[in-house]
This record gives sequence, structure tokens and C-alpha cells, in this order.
Amino acid sequence: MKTASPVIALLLGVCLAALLAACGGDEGGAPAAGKIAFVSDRDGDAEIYVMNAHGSELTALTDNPAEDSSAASSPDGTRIAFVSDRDGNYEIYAMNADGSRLTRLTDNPANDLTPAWSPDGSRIAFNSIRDDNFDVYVMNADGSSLTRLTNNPGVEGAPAWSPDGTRIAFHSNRDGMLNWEIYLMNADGSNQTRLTDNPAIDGSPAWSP
Ligand SMILES: [Ca+2]
Ligand SMILES: [Ca+2]
Ligand SMILES: [Ca+2]
Ligand SMILES: [Ca+2]
Repeated sequence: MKTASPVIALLLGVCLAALLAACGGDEGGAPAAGKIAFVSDRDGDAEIYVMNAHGSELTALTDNPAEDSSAASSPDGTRIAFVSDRDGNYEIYAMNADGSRLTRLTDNPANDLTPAWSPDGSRIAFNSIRDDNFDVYVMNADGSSLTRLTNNPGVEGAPAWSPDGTRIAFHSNRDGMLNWEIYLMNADGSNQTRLTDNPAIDGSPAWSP
């Protein structure tokens, strides 16, 4: 695996595994019910693999010398979003749960990271440094309608949708370079409010279903 900067490592963080949903699919492909996607560099570079919950039927979904990581299953289990630098910088891609129908969703020379599906599967939030510093963005699941949600000199990342899709939690160091806090905003970026207030690092929010 390529060596990632501390910031990249933090932002990629704990997103190395995603439990795939067990509900029905659509024309996007068959859902991988109850399977677990994860990242491994067992072939010499990071790839995304899937296995069933017993650890058997291990299958590689990517096969590219670049770093492929940050797998995130769509809520209906038919698609997996992930991050790869196969085109020279980190972009967000999506593929069917069996690795087919690979689609590149972002196209920007800056790094685009940490994809997070909205609960209805229609949108993907992510963070990007395309406007000189990391902020949270959202796009449709096909990459269209890109919108910047945060606009702050601090580093914003780790977007996490509320179960009803109306809000997004994220972390930021906007109130102190070494003091990360958890924030909440509406899904359109409005009403950004700080939830934690502690000099320690508070990051990587995750909503309960
Ligand atoms: Ca790879
Ligand atoms: Ca990019
Ligand atoms: Ca920012
Ligand atoms: Ca803090």
C-alpha cells in the first residue's frame, strides 16, 4: 500500500469496511446480501474485497495497481462506492456489488475522499480539497449536481448522514488546528453547529440507523 499522509490517513480513517445491506436491488445489479466489503493489500496494493459473513467466498472486486480503498455500500446493497488514485489522484468511483459497471464519479485534480451514501441511495457526500482546503461536498449517485456544503478554512471531513437524510454530521478543526470537533449541518449545508466542545480530538461521527 502506498504511504498516505497523516491527514489522508486520518480522513480515510476507519472507513475500511462496510456491511452490505440485505434488501432488494434494481437495474444497477444484484445486491450482495449480508456480505462484508473490506480493503486488503494482499496482492501488493490496496484492493476492495468482499466475503460473506462467515469469511468464505472471498472475491476481489478491484484489480488495479493503484490504491483502492474506503469501500461504502449503497443502502440497497447494489453498488459500492470507493476511493482510488488510479487516474493520478484520489477520485470517487462506484461499481456494482460484483465489481461490474465501474463508474468514475468525480473528475478533479484534487483529492476526493470518504464517500458516504445518503439513506435513500440518491446522493453521495464526500470530502475534497479541490477548493484549496478540505470541505464537504455532495453529488448525485451518478456524479451529477455537485454541491459544496462547507466553506471554511478548516479541514472538514468524514460526512455521515442522519437516518432520515436531512442532516449530515462531520468533523472539523475549524475552531483550532489541533482541536477536532463534531459538527452537524442540514443536508444543504445550512445551519452548521458544533456538537462537541473538548480540547481533545473528536472525529469520525457515525449515526445509528
Ligand atoms: Ca488496487
Ligand atoms: Ca480528484
Ligand atoms: Ca474547509
Ligand atoms: Ca475537540
